[in-house]
This record gives sequence, structure tokens and C-alpha cells, in this order.
Amino acid sequence: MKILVVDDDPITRLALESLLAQRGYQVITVVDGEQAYELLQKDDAPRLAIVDWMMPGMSGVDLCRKLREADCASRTHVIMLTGKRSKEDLVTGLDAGADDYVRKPFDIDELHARLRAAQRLIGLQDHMRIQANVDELTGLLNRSAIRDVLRRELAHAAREKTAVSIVLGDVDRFKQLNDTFGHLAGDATLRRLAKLLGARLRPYDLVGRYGGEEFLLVLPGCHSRDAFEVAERVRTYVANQAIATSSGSLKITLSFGVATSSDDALELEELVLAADKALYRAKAAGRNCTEAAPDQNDSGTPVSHVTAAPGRASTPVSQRVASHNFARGAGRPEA
Ligand code: GH3
Ligand code: MG
Ligand code: MG
Repeated sequence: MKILVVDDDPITRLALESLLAQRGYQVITVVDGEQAYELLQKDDAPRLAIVDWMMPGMSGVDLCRKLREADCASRTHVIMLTGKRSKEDLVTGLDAGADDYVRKPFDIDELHARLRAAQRLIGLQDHMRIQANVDELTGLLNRSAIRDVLRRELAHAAREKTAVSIVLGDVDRFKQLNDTFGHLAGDATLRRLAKLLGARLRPYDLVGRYGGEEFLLVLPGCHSRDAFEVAERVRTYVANQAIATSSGSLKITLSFGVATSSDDALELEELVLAADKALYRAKAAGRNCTEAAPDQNDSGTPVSHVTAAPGRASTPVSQRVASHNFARGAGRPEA
């Protein structure tokens, strides 16, 4: 495990580096609080830090406070290592955001035991974080986690002037499947579906379970026409799979609604609403098909795509667009 040692004293740094390396840690050393703070902002920052209190510039206590403010403290377990011995100092250090406190001169066996305890805590925190983000039945990201992903991707897309598309999918007539084959078969279907949905996506696309039998695909950097094709690819792939359950082999279909945010970045709620409206139209059009939210083409005219299910007559695109209430000029559904 990686560990950061922050100390202005070269002898302590060297001693810690050698003793910790002997115990299997990958040690990174820095000489002051500023360097430590910068390093701990990074995504791959060490999760453990041993921090000296007294350092020129940003002290260990200041570093702890700053980490807490920046919300990095929840990611980094900080052990304050200091010559300060009074109870008041200990209280100050812990209140500043340190997780533990070891007095100099330190005993390496005690320090190692504290590091082992810290690793158990980190393991538990990670486990809880995963549990909080994962849907229990399907193992996909849950609603709040996929919304967080989307929020991040929208912010990134706005900065980079690129697009994010989303695809909202809903299993067709799922209640009927439950009623006919039972809830267990329904659950097994959702679990299998979770795997199938990811099978036709790029590695950086993400899928979450948005509700009972609703799924949200987040496609970073994907423009509307491509997103429509992705949705169609996923739709036909799922429709052609036989899903094994204890009640036998089943087939299911989904309806999809696609929406895209581009330069004039839509807010998350607007985007999801646009996809939801498109999905609603896909259901109304007979299910097992994809509808896209209207988009601005070069002439400023809203365009819509539709794919009919095999063997089903499709309502003309123009008629569908006309039947839906879109904000003129903005190319977005009215909120
Ligand atoms: P539509 O094509 O209009 O979407 O019809 P539908 O039957 O899929 O839609 P409806 O909203 O009427 O029913 C959704 C069903 O999904 C009802 C609910 O019991 C079922 N469902 C939701 N979550 C779960 C789950 O975790 N497991 C199982 N087995 N069923 C679920
Ligand atoms: Mg449904
Ligand atoms: Mg539904």
C-alpha cells in the first residue's frame, strides 16, 4: 500500500522511509504541507499519510484542516507524528482532522499496528462506498450513482465543448412477465439484462439502474445520431437474446429514449426529462423501439429519429414531432 510521509526533518524522513519500506509499504516522501496537499488532491493519491506537526509553511495541523475543507480528508487517513506531548496538543491535532496521533520518538511496531488498523478502516470505507453506489440486485450503479456520473460528465462536456448523450431504457410489459413467470424470474431477467446492456457499449460508457425496470446509459462524447445508433444496437441485441430463468427461457424487449447535451449544455434534469419524454413516445409508438429527443440541425429545424419494431407500421416522423410539444427554436422539450 502507498503511504505518504510528510516531514521537514531529513533524518525522520529517511528512517520512516526505510522502516516502512521494510514492512512492505510503497513510501512517498515530501518535505512540507504544501507539497503534501498538492499530492493528496490527485486521483491516485496515497490513502495513508504520516504527517509531522511542525513544518515551515503549512504545518501538519493546517494541512489536516485544509484536507478536511477540500473533502480529501475522507479519502486520506492521516496519522499525526509529533514531538508535542500535551493532551491539549493531541486534542488540537485530532480536532483539526487527523485520524490518529503518534508521539515522537515513535516505536515502529506501534506505528505499524496503527497503520494496520488504518488499513482495516480504509477497507471498510471502500466497501461502504461501493455498497452505497451499487444496485443490490443487478450490481450496476444505482440511481444516485449514475446521476452523479452524469452530472460529472455534463460538467466535463461543458468545459470541453463536447456532447454527452443519455439513453433511458424501460423493459416492455415487465409487469406481465412478473405476473406470468413470477418475481424470481423477473429478478433473474433484470440481472441478466444488466449484463446484456453493457455488452454492446464502449468501455467508457456507463450503465445504471434508474428505477425498477428502467436503466440509464451515459455515453460521454457521443453526439445524438451516434447515441441513437448505440441505443438501437443495444435494443436489437437484447431483443435477440434468450434469457434463462428458473421458469424457462424468456425473451424481452426494451423501449429507449435518447437525449443529447451539446454546447448549450442542458442541465441534468432537463436532459433526463428529454430522454423520458422520448421514451414515453417510444412506448406510445408500440414499444421495442427507440425515440430521440428533438435535436437542432443546421437549419434549426427539430429532427427526430424513429425505428419501428419489426413488422410494425411506423408513424411518420413529422407526425410524431408535431404531436409533441417542443419549445420552438430551442430544440428542447418544454419543461
Ligand atoms: P411498459 O411496457 O409500459 O413499461 O409496461 P411495464 O409492465 O413494464 O410497466 P409497469 O410500470 O406497469 O410495471 C413495471 C413492473 O416492474 C412492475 C414492478 O413490479 C416491476 N418491477 C420493478 N422492480 C422490480 C424488481 O426489482 N424485480 C421484479 N421482479 N420486478 C420489478
Ligand atoms: Mg416497463
Ligand atoms: Mg417503468
